[in-house]
Order: sequence, then C-alpha cells, then structure tokens
Amino acid sequence: MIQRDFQKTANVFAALEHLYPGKFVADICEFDNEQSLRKWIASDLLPLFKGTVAKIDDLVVTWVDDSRYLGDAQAGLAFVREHLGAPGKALAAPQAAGKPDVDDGQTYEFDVVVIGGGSGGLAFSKRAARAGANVAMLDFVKPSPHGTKWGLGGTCVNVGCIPKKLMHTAALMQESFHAAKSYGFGQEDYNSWPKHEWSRMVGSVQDHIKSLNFGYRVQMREEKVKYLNKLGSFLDPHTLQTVDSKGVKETITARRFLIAVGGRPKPLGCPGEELAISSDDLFSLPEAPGKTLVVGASYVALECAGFIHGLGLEVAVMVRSILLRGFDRDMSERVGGYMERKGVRFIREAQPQKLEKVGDKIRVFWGTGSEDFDTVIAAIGRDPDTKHLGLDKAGVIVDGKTGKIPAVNEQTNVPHIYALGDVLLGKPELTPVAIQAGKLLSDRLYSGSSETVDYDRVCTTVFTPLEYGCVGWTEEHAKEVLGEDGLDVYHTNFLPLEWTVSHGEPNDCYLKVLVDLSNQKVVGMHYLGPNAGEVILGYGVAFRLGMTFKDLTSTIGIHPTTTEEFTLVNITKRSGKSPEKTGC
Ligand code: FAD
Ligand code: NA7
Repeated sequence: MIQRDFQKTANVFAALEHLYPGKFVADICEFDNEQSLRKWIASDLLPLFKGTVAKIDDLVVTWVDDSRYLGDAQAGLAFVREHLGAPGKALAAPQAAGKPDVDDGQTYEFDVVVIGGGSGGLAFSKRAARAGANVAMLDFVKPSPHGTKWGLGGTCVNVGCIPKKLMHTAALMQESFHAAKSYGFGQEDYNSWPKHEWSRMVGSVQDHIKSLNFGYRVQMREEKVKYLNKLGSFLDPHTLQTVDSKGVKETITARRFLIAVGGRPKPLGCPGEELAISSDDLFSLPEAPGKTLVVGASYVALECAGFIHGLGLEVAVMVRSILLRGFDRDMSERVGGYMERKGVRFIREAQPQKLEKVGDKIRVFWGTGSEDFDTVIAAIGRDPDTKHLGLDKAGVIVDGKTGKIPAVNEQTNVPHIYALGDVLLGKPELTPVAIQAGKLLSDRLYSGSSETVDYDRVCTTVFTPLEYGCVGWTEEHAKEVLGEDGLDVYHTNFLPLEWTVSHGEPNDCYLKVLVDLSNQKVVGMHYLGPNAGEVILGYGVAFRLGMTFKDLTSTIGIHPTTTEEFTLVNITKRSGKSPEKTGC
C-alpha cells in the first residue's frame, strides 16, 4: 500500500519537474524497507533542517531553496500552486545537459549524417542543409517479416498516419452512405449502395504514398542533402558502415550524427506469431483482410479495427488489460463503448497463446477459447529500431528495458550524437513531435537558436470511428496533482447537428474540460466526436498560452458546430447534474 501511494506521488512530482523546469526538482529516493527509510530521515534529512522540524513522518517531504521545510506532499503541491504559476517552457539548451558538443578539429566527410529519413530525420536534414550544413541522410527500409517494403518518408508517410487517415476516411464515407439516405439521396434499400472495393482503395492510397516518396527525393536534391538509400550502423563514434540493397559495404564519417530510426511493430511473441501481419503490411494488402482479429488495445489497434469494421468487415479486438493505456480512462471507455455499439467485438482480458494455420484460416487460441480468422493483426506496440545500430561502438547508452535512447534536449550521452522521434525514451510517438524536434535541433546546432521542444502539452487525436482528441492532463492525473477538491471537471454530451437527421445516439459524443480551482486554469481538454483533430488543435494554442476557464467560456462560439460545445460547457461533475443535451 505504502509503495503504491509512494509511486503515485513520485509520478506526480516527477511530472512537476517537467512542468516547472529549473524551478522544481524531484528527488525520488527508493529504499528497500521502511526501516532504512526512517534511518535516512533521522540521519540525513532532519539535520538538514537544523532543528526547524521536530519530526518528519511522511513519505514525501518538500522544501524551498534547500532550507525552508514545507511539509508533506500536499504542502509541496499547495506551494507549487500558489507560487510557481502556470507551467512554463521546456528545459535549458541541450549543451547544458551533458558534456559540451565541441569541435575536435578533425576533418570529416559531412558536418552531420542523419540515420533515418522519416518525419524527424527529413525535417532536420532539410533545415540543417538550408542553414549551410553539409548533410547526408540515410534511409533504408528493412522489409517486414511478410516482405512489405516502401519508399522514402518513414513510418508516417508509408505505414502510419497517412494511409491510416485515408482508410479511416473511407470507413467514414461508408457511414455517410447510410446517412445520405436520410438527406434524400439514394434508394430506400441500403444494399443497393455501391460495395466497397478494398483493392481499389489500396491502389489510390498507395498511389498517393508513391507521389509523396517521389516528392521527398526531389526535396533532398533541391535542398542539397545527400540521400543514401543505405542501412547505417556505427563502427566508431565518428564512422558509420553503410550497406545498400545489393550488400555493398562502405564507410562514411561525420562530425555529428542524428539517430532518427523510429520503430517497428512488435511480434506477438507466441507460437505461430509469423502468421500475423502488422500495420506495416495492412495498408498495402492486395485483398480485403476478411474476418479480422486485432491484437492490442492502444491507438494503432483501435484505429485499424475501427476502419476495417467501418468498411463492412467482421472485426474483433483482443484486449489484454485496458483500452488506450495512457489516455483518460473515462474517454477511453467511451471510445470503446461506441465501437462496441457499432459492432466491433472486444475479447477482454485475453492474450493469444498460439496461432495455427487451419486450411485458409488462422486459428487463434487464448486462455478461455479459440476462433478462426482470415487475418490476425499484431498491434501490441512498437520496438525502437536500435538493435543493429552498433550504438555500443559509438558509446551511446540505450535504455535496457525499452531499447530506446535517453536524451536531454535530443542530445544523447555522447555529446556529438543526437536522437529524436520515436526512438527517444519517454517522449510522445507522434509525427509533429519528431518534426518539431528536428527543426529546433537544427536551429540550435546551425542557426544560433536556444529554443527547445515543449514535449508536454502536445495535442493528439485517436482516429477511431468516433474520434477522440485531447490536450493536457487526464482526469486521473489532474486528481493526483490537484486533489479531488482542487479540480473541477466540466462536461457535456452533445449530438452534432449533422447527425440529427441521420444517425447517432444523442449521447454518443462527449467532451470535458479540467480546471485547476486554485487559479481557474484549464489543465486538460478532452473531446469525443467528429473531426476531433480539427477541433482540438485550435484549443491547444490557447491551452499553451495558459487559458482560464473564463477565457474559454467567454469566447463566442460558431453555431452550429461541435467545437462550440467547449465554449458552452457549464455543468460540473461535482454538481451531479446530468451532462446530457436536450436542445441546441
Ligand atoms: P520514422 O518515421 O519511423 O522513420 C525512421 C526511418 O529510419 C524509417 O524509414 C526506417 O526505415 C529508417 N531506418 C531505420 N533504421 C535505419 C538504419 N539503420 N539505416 C538507415 N535507415 C534506417 N503519428 C501522428 O502524429 N499521427 C497519426 O495519426 C499517427 N498514426 C500512426 C499510425 C500508425 C499505424 C503508426 C505505426 C504510427 C502512427 N503515428 C502517428 C506515429 C508516427 O508515424 C511516428 O511518430 C513518426 O513516424 C516517427 O518519426 P521518426 O522520424 O521518429 O521515425
Ligand atoms: P502501445 O501504445 O505501445 O500499446 C500496446 C498495446 O498492446 C497495449 O494495449 C498493450 O496492452 C497491448 N499489448 C502489449 N503487449 C501485448 C501482448 N503481448 N499481448 C497482448 N496485448 C499486448 O502500442 P501501439 O502500437 O498502439 O502504438 C505505438 C506507438 O506507435 C504509438 O505511441 C503511436 O504513436 C504510434 P497493455 O495496456 O500493456 O496491457
């Protein structure tokens, strides 16, 4: 019990360190047992306060300026709320984090070599070359275990955001066909609407991706970045070995390196795992996947399940524990609830134990059952692509548990080697995050800037059938930091006007605004409804600027829209009143 409470509080305090860089320091000390904790308090801690405290009997102690003892965790949080104001900007310049990145006076072929031409690598390369650096960028795609390959641009462009959003759009169109009937289009009999042709959709999506691949190659030429379609690995801290598709090996040297290799889907880790495909294969599947099992419950899993179901196929999702770990619990369950009501089946508290080929089906076995599927998609997370990078030869430290690279302001423990994007430890795995990191790192290294990435307060959207967008804290986290009494949760259900004549239950859509009662600042916004990405990003700007609840509700909305619901919200959870909507 003590351990769990401590862990929760430690997490809160660690978060405060990020929110108040340079102002708040969390020193997390772990002890094997209570006895050694008490010994430490008596021998090391009490003398620090020179008798100002008679007894410290709390698991968390807080103080100001190394001398003024405040008290327990609550006292510390109260002090933060009162004196530190709104969360500030990110940490100091990268060079301050580790040893300085000094020029060793040696001559190298390139100023900087970028390993990985995805969202982050491309952004950095173009910006650095424009600033006058001599840049080479390696990008090489290792085929998936099912043999799928793609072109320049990385995960987002080829097997991530872009094809995912296009297929999500296709699924929403299918829904619009139903709706169109109520608006006077088409036949009474829905079955006469055109059938969806998976292969034609894949053709259009892949054509677009190829045009993007081509565009990036042109950009590399125009920006004078030397693009090498080769796989790189370190031989020493300033030398890479490169291998091309024919197996030809060469070496390349540089003053600096940027590791932007992203990640790849994790295999299922059970017998027969090779029968499952992943998101790396899904977006170019020549035929519709048929009856599909998606394993995993985070956003890649739910998004894929959502659009496959939306295209008229039978889908089940196998959930090990909870939906959308890391997101707001209440919102996550609402996302799942909507999918379930629309016909996606959830197999809860289950994990595949074995996959077997039975005729042209895949039989999946789990604890309490087995079932045949046409396609199984493993969506249980992604591993950073760091295993064969020779990072040990360059002296770059890798996190033992995740394989990700720890860095401060993108600088690894080796001062001239940087890392960004999905490969970074503890940062959001999102394209705009990687792009921003690439641009700002280049500006700091080659254009005299000191601006660093604000990794907190990043807006995000889950493109499930009912989209979920959010920025800021989850309700659980806000309660941990502010306490139940320090937080108001304003919430409302709503029904988009466009849905009133066609489909949708009045209470499917929902939003909530989390407000810190001590200063009325908005600390989190959550929206479940159509066009969530478009809705939430605008509010994200105001959120970053420290918007109060009054700022939000005194903004005059645009009617009739769903985004105006944020400006109208007035019912708190605390009031116990129903958030259900009755009129416009
Ligand atoms: P990547 O884009 O993964 O690029 C890394 C590149 O490095 C790859 O091309 C790889 O082949 C190459 N490489 C690896 N090792 C080497 C080597 N040794 N030598 C040479 N080249 C190498 N994010 C969003 O913001 N919105 C979304 O809607 C969204 N949807 C997603 C949907 C899916 C299905 C997935 C999987 C991801 C999604 N993401 C989304 C996440 C987003 O794609 C990633 O955060 C982003 O692509 C990370 O960029 P990166 O530069 O770190 O790496
Ligand atoms: P995440 O966010 O790492 O989530 C992985 C999901 O898969 C999560 O629901 C896990 O359940 C589940 N999982 C993990 N291992 C297993 C096994 N062995 N069996 C069953 N289920 C498992 O992965 P995503 O692929 O959705 O996203 C990765 C990133 O890519 C994401 O941040 C995007 O930006 C792009 P758990 O909750 O741990 O029980």
